[in-house]
Amino acid sequence: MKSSTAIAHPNFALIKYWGKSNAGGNIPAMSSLAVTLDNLMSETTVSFPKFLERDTWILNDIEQNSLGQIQPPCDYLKKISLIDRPILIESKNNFPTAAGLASSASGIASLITALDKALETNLSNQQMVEAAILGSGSSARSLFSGFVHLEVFEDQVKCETILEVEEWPLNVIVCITSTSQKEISSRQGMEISKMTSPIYKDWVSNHHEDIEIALKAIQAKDFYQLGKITELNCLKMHNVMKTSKPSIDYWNQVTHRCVEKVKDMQQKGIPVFFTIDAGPQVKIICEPSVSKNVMSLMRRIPGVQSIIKSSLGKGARIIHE
Ligand code: 2P0
Repeated sequence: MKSSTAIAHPNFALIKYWGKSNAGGNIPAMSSLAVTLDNLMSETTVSFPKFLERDTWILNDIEQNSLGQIQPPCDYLKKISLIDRPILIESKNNFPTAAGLASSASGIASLITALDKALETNLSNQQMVEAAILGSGSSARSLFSGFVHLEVFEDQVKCETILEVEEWPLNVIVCITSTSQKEISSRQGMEISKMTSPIYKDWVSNHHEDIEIALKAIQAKDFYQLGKITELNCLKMHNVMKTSKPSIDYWNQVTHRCVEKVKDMQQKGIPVFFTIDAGPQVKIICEPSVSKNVMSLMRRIPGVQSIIKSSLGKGARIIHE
């Protein structure tokens, strides 16, 4: 038992997860495909100070009232380690938290990686995936580098890198249109959609086709096909959200403007496509050769607050022990 620090990066899904299985344990109802970034980052240190009376979580320098969604993965690791000392968890994100930038994915992936080292549990990849999912369905993807497939089959989950960064080094340009925290968390939104959207069942049953098309496009490094299926899948997910009751709409006016600009660039032959998650930020995937041009065009859109450029990156890892 020792202090340990890990980092992890957010991942953005090209083929999305929106809805949970009935199996419990926070298992997603569908597979997903994502890219892990390298520029945005969560860093988590776990330690065991003598004075600590209970597990304590400090996020971006603010002590949280409880461990909330990180409690189940912590319990999973503590149980295996047979150690029951209170843990101090200090996490920081170098980007806006709970604003549709996957901070919970990178936060939880870094937490589990740090805990595994500190508690000397030596978890297998599969156990790391299971622990991560208990905290957040998308966080298992941040354990891995490059293009990542989180496969759900009969409520069994498997997660792995399917293509390394060097094999297809794309860029992601993130357009920040608001840094406010979202009013409806992904977890609440998914539950509302599952219970009320008339197209939710179709979304789940047809999802596999999107995964298959995207897997083929990634293997062939076919930018055009990957872009087409990514945008379609993203719009399908936002339709599920919008047709929920109450209707869930994470987009703002600037989000719409950014999407129009991406369409305009595509018409001009610029290799770009977009995706949008549970928040108003627009993520543009592009070939590195055009990223400078894309950034300068997006910067000029009224209401775009800032732009972050990232390459694809590595999975979660220890930086101090
Ligand atoms: C995704 N999202 O695949 C989808 C697209 C947001 C939109 O996974 O309830 O924070 O903690 O498992 O993982 C965000 O949901 O939700 C998410 P929980 P999570 O990236």
